[in-house]
Amino acid sequence: MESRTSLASWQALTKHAQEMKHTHMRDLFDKNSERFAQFSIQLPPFLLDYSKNLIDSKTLTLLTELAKECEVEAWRDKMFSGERINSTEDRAVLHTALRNRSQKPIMLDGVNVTEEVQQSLNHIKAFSDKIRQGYWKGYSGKRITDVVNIGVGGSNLGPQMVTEALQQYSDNSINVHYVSNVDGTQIANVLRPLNPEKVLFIISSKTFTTTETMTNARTAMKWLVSASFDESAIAKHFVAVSSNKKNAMEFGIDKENIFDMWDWVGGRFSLWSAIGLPIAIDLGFDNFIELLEGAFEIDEHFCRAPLEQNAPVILALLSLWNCTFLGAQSQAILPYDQSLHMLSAYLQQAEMESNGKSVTWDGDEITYPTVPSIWGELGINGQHAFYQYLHQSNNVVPADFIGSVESVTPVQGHHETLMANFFAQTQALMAGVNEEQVRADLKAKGRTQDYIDKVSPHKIHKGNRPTNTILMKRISPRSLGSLIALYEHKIFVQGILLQICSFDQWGVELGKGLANEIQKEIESGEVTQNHDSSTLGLINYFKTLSKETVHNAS
Ligand code: G6Q
Repeated sequence: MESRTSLASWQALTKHAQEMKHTHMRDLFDKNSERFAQFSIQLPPFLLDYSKNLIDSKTLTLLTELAKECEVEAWRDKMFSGERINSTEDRAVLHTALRNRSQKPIMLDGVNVTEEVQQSLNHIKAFSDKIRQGYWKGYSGKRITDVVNIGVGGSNLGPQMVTEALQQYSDNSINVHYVSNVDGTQIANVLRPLNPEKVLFIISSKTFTTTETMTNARTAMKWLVSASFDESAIAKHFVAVSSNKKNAMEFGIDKENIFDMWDWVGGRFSLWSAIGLPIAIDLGFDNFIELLEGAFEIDEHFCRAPLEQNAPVILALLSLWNCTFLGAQSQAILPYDQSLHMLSAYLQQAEMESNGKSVTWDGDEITYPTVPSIWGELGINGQHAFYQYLHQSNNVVPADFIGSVESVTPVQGHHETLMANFFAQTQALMAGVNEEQVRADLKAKGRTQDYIDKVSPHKIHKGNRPTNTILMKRISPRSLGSLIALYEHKIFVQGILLQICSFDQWGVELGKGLANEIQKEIESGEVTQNHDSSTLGLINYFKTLSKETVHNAS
């Protein structure tokens, strides 16, 4: 397959980037009073302002041309229609079918996926209603008060991020908890205050083989049986979400209590499926549907809007521009909304696991920088921690600022302060402050010439740091669904532009396999593998010290 670097638009962008590197955004704003109108998109759930990027109209034309040359629209249509675009795993990529609110049939291997999804939604509704209304009873006849979701990665981050974000929409009839870490501290802390008679466990694992999840699930099962003295209690306290029904049943879960998952849903794109069961239980089924509706709204936009007005396409093109052409290596996600406190962790997995790769679909080495590392924190907390770096370090970190016009929890005076900071930061990152301004300011404050000469270099902010601003009306199930879908499609387009298979994750397998072997060595006390001297030294140190700890304790 032809390398992206040989495309005419790619070559023109490489040349154009050299010109733009000598341009300052401040001058672009001074020269063009229409910049905001020209480089922003208003959609019902949010406004996307991308004018504070180092772009002009030529950049946008060339980037759009690149999207056309890469056939982004044709690839998008392949994804939505169920073609097997996950080529390394030979799978379709149909998370959009999970929120296909039009009910349009989508055929895959002779099966109408839309119908299967509807059946699964019916199952989720019936079950979540039963739990929430108290009709589902535990082994001693008491209603369920607490749900513990056991899952990791894609089977954890999405539901947890969403339920945290939408707590204001919960009636708190059920407390939902999450266990993802195999570090026993987490499950012990979660279970300690709970009453086994009133707890329901959801074992969320697409494969039902993930060591961490299986270990936590076994611990939960022992905890329940040691309280109930009755193995039949398991059926009343354990349900599973999995595409591996056989393993789930062997584990002891009733067939009726296993929710469907399909191989055409990737873990990190699965919160719209029954993996979202904790969302439906915590917030109610209607709110779960609202989340799907919001995502569907962006699916429609992605499928219909022209490339130059297509929000996910624009975000992907800008990421490519900033990273591949201008050399940025990381990107910050900075929500100015307490509800979104897990968003950067969620997007970190979504983008880095999808596109953090270095070979093309055909297995050829990629010769240009691909996606940045994604990191972030709530904006205000970040301001008092790492924004120094964003403003003045010699690495440029493009950032997405995400805020809301209305707070979900209005407290007098707070939202204005929060949003004043939100607007101030992108202005400061873009415009900066030059030496002349710094000196004039210090002089106006009556500082001595010596002081001005000494301090001025430290107070200069070069600015010219790219940001996108996503201004939501309010965080709601619907608008959150839209926001997540926006990023999902951005990631998809990035993959197409970079010729990366976004839907596999081979990079996590090597470490997993080695861990299984090392666990056997730790448990048997016999080191059988060839390890480098560092790994061998560390394992031996661990074994010696843990033996001593056991010995001392006994
Ligand atoms: C996501 C990844 C990964 C996966 C977890 C859990 O896209 O595939 O994060 O979700 O490893 O896998 P299981 O759901 O199979 O336990």
